[in-house]
Amino acid sequence: MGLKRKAEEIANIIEKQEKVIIVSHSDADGIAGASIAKKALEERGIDYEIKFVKYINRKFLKKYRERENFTWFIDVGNGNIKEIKELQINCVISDHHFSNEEYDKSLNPFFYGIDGEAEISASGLAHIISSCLSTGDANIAIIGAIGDLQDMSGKLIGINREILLSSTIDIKRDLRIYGRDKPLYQMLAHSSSPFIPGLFKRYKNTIAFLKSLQIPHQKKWNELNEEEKRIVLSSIIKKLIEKGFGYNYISSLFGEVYEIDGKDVRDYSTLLNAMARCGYSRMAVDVCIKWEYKKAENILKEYRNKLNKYINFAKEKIDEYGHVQYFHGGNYIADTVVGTVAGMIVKDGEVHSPVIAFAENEEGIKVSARAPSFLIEKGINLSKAVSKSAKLLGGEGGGHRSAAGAIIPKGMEEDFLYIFNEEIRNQLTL
Ligand SMILES: [Mn+2]
Repeated sequence: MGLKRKAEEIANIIEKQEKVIIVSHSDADGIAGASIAKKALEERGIDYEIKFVKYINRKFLKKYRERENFTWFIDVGNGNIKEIKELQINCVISDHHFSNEEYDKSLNPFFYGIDGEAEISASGLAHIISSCLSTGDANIAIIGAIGDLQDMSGKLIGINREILLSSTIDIKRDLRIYGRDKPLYQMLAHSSSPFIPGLFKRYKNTIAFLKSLQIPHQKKWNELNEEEKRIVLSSIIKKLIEKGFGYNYISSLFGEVYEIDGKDVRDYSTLLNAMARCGYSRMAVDVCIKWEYKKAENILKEYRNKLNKYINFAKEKIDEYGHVQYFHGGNYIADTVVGTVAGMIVKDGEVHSPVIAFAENEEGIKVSARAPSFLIEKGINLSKAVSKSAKLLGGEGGGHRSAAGAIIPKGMEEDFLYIFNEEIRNQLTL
């Protein structure tokens, strides 16, 4: 059976429900997916509720089962199939994260030979299911896919491409940096993916850089002629090569870009991600459906201001602990962005050790760890170090080699630093 047949089967299950609880991930992909699902349910006259989560676990599912509602999991669920089966949760799942756990009411792309990391996002899966219920929404699905960085290869491929071609989105070849319609110095200084060494958050440097190229800094990328574009691009590439960035990173600068009404699709998904990080996921659903991105821009502005304040706060507070640098955000830095703040500090390039960031939340202390890429190449694995340290303190943690997080009990920060530092020292000497 193909993916589309499975989608029909799942749509048939949804269609029979009186009420559906949409449980979705609070990021651009999850918001886009929930928006598409909401549209479909509204069109079919099915009652619904939307709940956004950062993740789900056994505790969440247990509490959930008591309500005996039918649930549509979007962008979450694949990591919890064992528990979902065991607790007999009444649900369907459309999640693109890898799982080889079988579940008959799940639209898992990997079971159809489709790579969920590059060929389809959760919003794409929600679109395919919703297309069986009503019309779906290809534009929103692509905003979600771009928000999930599914175009890392330089363009959208696989089912994403099919959805793209069925949307009203324009396809162009251009620089893949956010803000091509903003003054150049802002575009360059704000760019965080890719981040440009020496220019990131350094407006004076960026203006001087453009002056040295004899390009007016107020000019927008979209207003440059081909020669000017070539000059700026080759100078950025030179900077990246000097700092040791690889071919893949550099070639990600240029490629296909997608526009809706002359605006980069990435602008829309960045807005959704920013709203999620500020805790405005529900509002973001309306932004998606009613196309109120102007309103959302103010929220992004608020988010950027907040982030800058947090980064300055963290830079003032940052301290050394053996092989590690750390800062405590207390209850000033929201636990939802403390990881981003730590990441920004690492990306700034002044820090040459792993950064640990603490922030308070309802469950205890949120720990975020980030490390510069040269340390990852040296064999540092933050996921291992963080989860081991957290476990010893009765907490829980995990993540990736270069970015990990945990929750530990309040008051255990120093103990965490001690254990984590030992762990990093071991990793460095192995
Ligand atoms: Mn996703």
